[in-house]
Amino acid sequence: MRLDRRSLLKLAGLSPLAGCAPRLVWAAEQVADEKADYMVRIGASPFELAPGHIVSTTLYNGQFPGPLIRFKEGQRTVVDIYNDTDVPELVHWHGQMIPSDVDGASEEGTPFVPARGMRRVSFVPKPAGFRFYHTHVFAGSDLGRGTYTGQAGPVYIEPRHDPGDYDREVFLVLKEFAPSFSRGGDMAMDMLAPGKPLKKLEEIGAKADREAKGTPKGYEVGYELFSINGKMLGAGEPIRVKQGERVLFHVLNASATEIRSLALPGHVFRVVSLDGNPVPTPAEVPVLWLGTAERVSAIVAMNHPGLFVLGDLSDDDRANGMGIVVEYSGRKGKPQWVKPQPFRWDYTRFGTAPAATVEPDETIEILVVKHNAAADGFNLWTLNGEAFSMKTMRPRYDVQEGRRYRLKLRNASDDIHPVHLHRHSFELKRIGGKATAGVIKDVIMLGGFQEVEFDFVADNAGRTLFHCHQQLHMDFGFMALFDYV
Ligand SMILES: [Cu+2]
Repeated sequence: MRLDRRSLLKLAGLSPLAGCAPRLVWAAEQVADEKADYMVRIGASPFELAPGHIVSTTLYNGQFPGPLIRFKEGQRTVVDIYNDTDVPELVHWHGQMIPSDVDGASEEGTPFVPARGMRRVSFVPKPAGFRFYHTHVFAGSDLGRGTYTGQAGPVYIEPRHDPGDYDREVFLVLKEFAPSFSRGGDMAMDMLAPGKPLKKLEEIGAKADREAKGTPKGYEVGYELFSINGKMLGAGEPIRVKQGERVLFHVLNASATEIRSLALPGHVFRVVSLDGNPVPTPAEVPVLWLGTAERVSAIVAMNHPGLFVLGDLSDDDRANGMGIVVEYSGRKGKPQWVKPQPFRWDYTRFGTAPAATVEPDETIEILVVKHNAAADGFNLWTLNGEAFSMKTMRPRYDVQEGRRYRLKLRNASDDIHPVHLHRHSFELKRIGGKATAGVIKDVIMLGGFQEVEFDFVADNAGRTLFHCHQQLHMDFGFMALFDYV
């Protein structure tokens, strides 16, 4: 579909959501004349992860990852989104502070990109840093929809000034393909520090289990094929480096459901940004851990010549593709993998000691409970007793512009939840019982039977979605709306 004058007028005349900041409205003639800065084309396509491993999925511009989009901070951009599939789609601009009608979540009021149609969006990209774009549709039991597909790509918003203590950048997108359902097989991963399970939360979880007595565990998703930048380990070009080079890796976990890890034998990662935001205390770590949708930017000093596998700690996942070869110039042979020492991921090591505390205006406490197989065989998730419903648009929490809110999340399940707040970033305050400051994120992993507290300022009016980024969890209840009143 081409944008004709009528649909343009319709677009321009969309009534703003209640409480929305003044939005960009432009004349139809202007739009028609204006050339889009970027084009995203959504389409079904076969995709080769390695010789003999071809999947059928949905991609952006026929490739995976979707093309790297480099925006300029504060400079208005126009993106034309074409949907060549038979189902409505949504492109979410993850990690950006943009209006609800372009953010890319129907729960916030963003219009769908119609099947076999197109939609033009325009916004002012911000803030600077490593963001990404991905589909935000409901998948439910359809493993051919939502983030199970290949609809994801990196976004880098160029800062006005880049101090850049590195020689070059490499973007890495971690992604599984060929999903299938299984029962049980929980990811009980012992990789988060600090914090121990809280007794009180274990009791609540145990009570929910008793109430679901006799029901087997709900479905989980597993994958057959694993990739970095769309290639299984060994199938793509290696990352070619020179001794003495400092490479800034921008790592994105574009998984629908999985937590990922990454290690490079003989090297350490100097973490400089989390979710695209510079950390107050850059620190060296041997292993990166990323929940679904998290990003880590880390500098690696290439000072250990050889051939190595930059890969996931899981032997199975690495054997099935989750890795990429790092090759020093002039080196030949078999890439080496060495299992790193056990390492716990601790967000607070990148933070600062909490100084004089800024007290929030209000604290919103949310208790997360899992109800085994309560939704047609899928686990149902409730927030303060309510599973999200598109009918009622609840749970919903009212916020007021300019106020500072503390979100206290209490996880009465054994799963790790990478929780995500749209259109805002938050400052980590306390995790696993440890206080911290200065770590700014938009996704954070909440450990099993643990608590996390973070603050956000209501400074971007418009409906705002909050959810677990694990597609199975968000589709089955783990979602809420913040509404500006
Ligand atoms: Cu979750």
